[in-house]
Amino acid sequence: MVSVLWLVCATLVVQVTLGCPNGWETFDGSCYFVSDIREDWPTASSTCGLYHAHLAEIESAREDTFLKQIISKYHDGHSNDAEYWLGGADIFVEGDWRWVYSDQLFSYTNWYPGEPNSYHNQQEDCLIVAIRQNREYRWDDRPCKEQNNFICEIGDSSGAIVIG
Ligand SMILES: [Ca+2]
Ligand SMILES: [Ca+2]
Repeated sequence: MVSVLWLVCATLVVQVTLGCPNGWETFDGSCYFVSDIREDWPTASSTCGLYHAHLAEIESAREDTFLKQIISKYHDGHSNDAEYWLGGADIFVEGDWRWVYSDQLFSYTNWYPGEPNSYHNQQEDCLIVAIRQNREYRWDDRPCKEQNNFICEIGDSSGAIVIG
């Protein structure tokens, strides 16, 4: 039994040492997964949780630029807008935008002009990043029940990758 436990621990250490799981992108101590399925925000959040991840949280302009690059890569060749849920929301207090997993108020932001607008009072309480037809990349608030692609992240701004 002891040797089995040792093997499990050793396997986890190897995974952390080697970096991100297969199919995930690596940047600055975090791992990112770009989904090709569409779910509402709460479901997308749960799906990330199944992989011991959370919806991606952007703490810096560098991380924002990296996400723009991977979205561009995955969306290359599609003519429609690219829109992906991130882990930000103002569900409980209107205008109080937070990264839900780390429970931090937004410090860095990159909203489209006029956003967040809670358009026509439709309770746009969840955050997407979008690349629109004009190739511009920015953030927008959208109704949480909308079905969108999403990005999961393992790790946090401390740069540590936590497994389990
Ligand atoms: Ca992050
Ligand atoms: Ca909006």
